[in-house]
This record gives sequence, structure tokens and C-alpha cells, in this order.
Amino acid sequence: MKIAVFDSGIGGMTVLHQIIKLLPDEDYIYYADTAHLPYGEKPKEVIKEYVFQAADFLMTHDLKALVIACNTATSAAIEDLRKRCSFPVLGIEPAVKPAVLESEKEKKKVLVLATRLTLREDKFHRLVERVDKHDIVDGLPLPGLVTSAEAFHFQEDQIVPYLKEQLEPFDLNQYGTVVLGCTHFPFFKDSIKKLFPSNTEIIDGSVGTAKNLKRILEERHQVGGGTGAISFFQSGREVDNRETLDRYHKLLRRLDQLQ
Ligand code: DGN
Repeated sequence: MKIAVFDSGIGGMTVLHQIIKLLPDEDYIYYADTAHLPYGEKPKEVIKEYVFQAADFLMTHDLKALVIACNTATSAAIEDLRKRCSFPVLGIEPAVKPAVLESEKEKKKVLVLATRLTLREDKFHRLVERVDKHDIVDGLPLPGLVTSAEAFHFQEDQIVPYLKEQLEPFDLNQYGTVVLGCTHFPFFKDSIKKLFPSNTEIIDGSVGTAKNLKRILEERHQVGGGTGAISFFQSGREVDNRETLDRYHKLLRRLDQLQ
């Protein structure tokens, strides 16, 4: 049985990377819905349809769990998706709670970086309402980072000018924590970190999702039994192009260096 990890593109790799660290003896499917990328600026109902299509394809494989490694897709589709699946379906959402707890201690604010859809959806507003009692959470969409990641443009000299422009209206000294609420963003953690005061903490939710997955599989006595192999799919087709596969493996190695 396999664990499937899904995203619109390469962002979910940041989650896959955390999962592999905790669960190395599994077989993985990484599914990128590249035909419909990017998700973040599209209507919720459209995203839902894309996620259902991908899940229908993934269900033809023998899955022990499906991880929606995309905040946008989780926000748009996870509740309905769970009703369609007979195995555990895990999602990811911006790590607002730990960020608020951390920032409150220092009388500082929280900045959530995510897609427009994630920031606009009820799921996010309900989460903020639950934990943000002093109105300290701000949000900022950064669609340019998704575009850059998908073009494999990670160089600081390309990213920092964009980030500076987007962060211009904000007083960066007031933030104690910055939440990476899009799975594409951890690729840019170093560039983001440099723009904030040195004691600002950068938080991302992928570790939480990986830990949850491990706990659920342990409870179901389903840990292990694999070889650590990953098969990659793009919108329903297995990737067999050597160059693309090399790029994907290189990305996972890049993440080893980042964290
Ligand atoms: N990686 C996705 C997320 O976490 O929201 C979104 C990327 C996109 O398709 N815009």
C-alpha cells in the first residue's frame, strides 16, 4: 500500500520531504496537478473539481493514506473529499495557532503568507477567529512565489525584489512570527527570513501534517512495509521523463539542505 501526496505543483514536495523523514519505509506517490496550476487564484468550486479528479485517479492505486499537501486545496475540498475516501485523508492549513501563542508572548503580531484563496476562505477565518483573541493576525497573498517555484527560480536576487515590493506596506518589526501558509513557500524560507528582524520566527505546518500522518498510521498498525520509493505523476500521467525526475529528486535534496 502507498501514501499519496498531492499538490497543484511542486509545493507538496516540502511536505513529502517532512513525511519521508518520519516515515522512511513507505512507498510514495507524488501527484502534481500541473495541468491546472496555479490553484491559488481560482474559484473554490473549480479547485474542488480538480482535487476530486486527482483523488479519483489516486484511488485506483492501493492507498493507505492521502495527504493534500496544499493549503489551497485543503481549504477548498478536504471536507467533501473525506466523504469520498475509505482511507485517511490529511490536509494542511496555516499554522496560525502556534504562531499566535508565540507572538502573544512577545506582544507582537503574526503575518500569514498564503494564496489568495486560502486567505479568503471561511476555513481560514474560522481558524483565526478561534485563536486570535487580540486581533494580531495579518495576511498577505504571494502568488509570485508559486510562479517562481514552478519555474525553478529560487535565486535570491530574483526573489528578494518581489518580496520587498509585496512587504513594502508592512512594518516588519511588529511581527514576532511569519506563517508559511502555502506549501510552495518553504523553498524561499531563507529569502523571507532575511527581510524580517533576526528574532522573527518562520513557522510552517508541514511538520504537523507529517506527525499527524505518522500517528494515524501507527494507530491503524500500518507503518512501514515499503522501500522508500517515490513514483511521480502529473495530472494523471506517470512522469517517465528523466530530466523531470532528476529535477524532482534534486528538489528533495535541496530541501535537505534548507532545514
Ligand atoms: N501549494 C499550494 C498551497 O499550499 O496553497 C498552492 C499553490 C498554487 O497552486 N497556487
